[in-house]
Amino acid sequence: AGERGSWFKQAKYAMFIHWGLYSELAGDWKGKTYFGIGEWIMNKYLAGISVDDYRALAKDFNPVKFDAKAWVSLAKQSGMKYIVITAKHHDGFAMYGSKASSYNIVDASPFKRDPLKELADECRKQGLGFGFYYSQYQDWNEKDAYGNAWDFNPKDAQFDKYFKEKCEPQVRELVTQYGDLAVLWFDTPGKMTKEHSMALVNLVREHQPRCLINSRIGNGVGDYSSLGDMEIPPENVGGLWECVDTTNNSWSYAWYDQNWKSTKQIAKNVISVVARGGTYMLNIGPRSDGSIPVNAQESLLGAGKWIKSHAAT
Ligand code: JFZ
Repeated sequence: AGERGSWFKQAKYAMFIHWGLYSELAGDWKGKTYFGIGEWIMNKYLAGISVDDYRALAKDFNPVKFDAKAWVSLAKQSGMKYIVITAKHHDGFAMYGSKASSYNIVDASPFKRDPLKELADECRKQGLGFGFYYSQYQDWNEKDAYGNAWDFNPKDAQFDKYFKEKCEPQVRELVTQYGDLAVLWFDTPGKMTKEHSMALVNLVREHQPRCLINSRIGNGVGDYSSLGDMEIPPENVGGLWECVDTTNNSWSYAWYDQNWKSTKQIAKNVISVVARGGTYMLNIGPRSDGSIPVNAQESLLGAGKWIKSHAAT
């Protein structure tokens, strides 16, 4: 990634945000709590929710407390240099206005606004970088993608059809409609072919020559490595790399997950990762009403205060 990666080496600390229909369930389905990671609740490994039942959640997704300015200020005051947010997680719901699929927040929810556009604009205003998480291989809402074997038969999946009709068009929307992007963060490549990985890489390069792509694009064609979740390596792993971690345990908001990292723990993690030459991308899981749990805010701000008084940046 050479020159294109120089900003990444400087940035060092970023905010990751998992936010989607799963945030509305917060770990509960039909009166039962499914402990684990909130954003996986639809999956058979947790509640195993049917596509029809899950799709209906969009009708109640209305983040009236969403405030792009407050979210970006939180990242900025915490010492973070860019934000990466879930444009589409494995559940398949687009958290932005997508023409490629009506299963998106603008067309399918009462909110009707595009919160990711608001965040992109606000990041630019406050001088932070901005990027998207996009689940390219798993899409539990689509019979032609992978991941949902409780509603669909994986043997019938025509991955290329899903890829051409939803994945590629959506990534095109993301790289053409939100201004300059810092990062396109792909995830769980599964059995994606090198051709598919490269098609996405080329699409990103064509429109966003300076945007970096993480290793979870698959087939070794990314610009930097995203280490296994919450894994801080004992030494510099070389090249461009990051550690992804959460402020508690789940990535998306889960009511029962109160295992908040302290200010001290966060500061310690930032120091450990940055001292080894990496970037620390720390996640928050906002509620479906758009509010951010106070515990997360406080520890981030506490660590930010420490970072700002000790770092040269
Ligand atoms: C993935 C997602 O499935 C999860 O929901 C979340 O978005 C997380 C950030 O990424 O989960 C993974 C993917 C890869 C590893 C661990 C968790 N890994 O390589 O260790």
